[in-house]
Amino acid sequence: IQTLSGPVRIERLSDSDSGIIELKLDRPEAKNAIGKEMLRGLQNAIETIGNDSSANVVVVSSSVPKVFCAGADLKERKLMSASEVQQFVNSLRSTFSSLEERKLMSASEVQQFVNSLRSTFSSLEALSVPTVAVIEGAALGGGLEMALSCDLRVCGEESTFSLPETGLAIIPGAGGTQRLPRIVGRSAAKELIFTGRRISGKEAVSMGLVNYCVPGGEAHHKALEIARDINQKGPLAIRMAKQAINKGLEVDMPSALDAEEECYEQLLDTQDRLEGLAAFAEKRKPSCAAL
Ligand code: CO8
Repeated sequence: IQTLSGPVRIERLSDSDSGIIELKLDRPEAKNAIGKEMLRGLQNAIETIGNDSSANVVVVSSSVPKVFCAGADLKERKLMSASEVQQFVNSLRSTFSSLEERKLMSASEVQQFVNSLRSTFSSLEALSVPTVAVIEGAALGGGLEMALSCDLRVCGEESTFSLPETGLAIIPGAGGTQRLPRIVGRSAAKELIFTGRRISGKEAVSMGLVNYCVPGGEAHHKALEIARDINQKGPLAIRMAKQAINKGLEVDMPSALDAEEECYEQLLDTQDRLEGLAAFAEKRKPSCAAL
């Protein structure tokens, strides 16, 4: 796999773990806040992983201590009214001979940025293989929305979670209002979104927001344990299971059962299935090479 650098890196583990891909957020100076460069990095990483047929599971984590992701870059996307922009540009004109320092986004650029953020998280969610988010520290705003786009979440005890957008007079618009209630239920999601309250890892696990809450510093280890487990299973079966669950949750029950049947049928003629059955009959582990 191509190893991407910059604020988003991807790496493949080796030997028997070679189906596991690590996607790491690495923008320490801004606590992994998602600005334009970070967003491009995420898009490239997701596309690269999506094109890699030997990827079986993705672990999404942060290289920056005590933070998963501080959300959208609030400095880059600061919204100004038209007259404020005019005032700002005028003041820059008098201060600098060029306008290169004007890095802030206009309202329409913010709109574009949010649309890309939304579609990037949707492509993360749509990866055919399972994704596990590792949260050690803060997962806030867009950072939490990114974690919600993963299939599983594991956190350290000192982690904090919040969707603080209403405090900024916006809503969690990169999937938060839709994915959070589907994970924790509508009542808990409404309370968290209306108040922006920060919750701890322990509370997050009690409401089903994360799958596991482990002692601080051990979340990555736990996520790898889960990833290894998944990596040992029939890779096509895992993809079909994800597809069946995701498709089924979007439609009514009869259509959901049809979706499940379609996915099941795709597995009937595979070498993987025959090897799984043979291994059971011969009382041995299925051969990973065949799987
Ligand atoms: N954007 C830009 N810079 C940030 C951000 C951010 N979101 N968060 C932190 N930083 C910067 C700080 O400004 C600081 O920079 P500098 O050193 O230049 O002063 C640097 O990172 C370090 O930050 P702290 O000193 O605050 O570090 P701490 O370890 O004390 O705290 C926290 C880390 C807890 C992450 C804290 O920085 C924090 O609370 N940050 C704000 C988080 C926040 O409110 N995020 C929500 C953003 S809103 C959002 O994501 C909406 C997305 C959906 C869009 C849909 C719209 C329709």
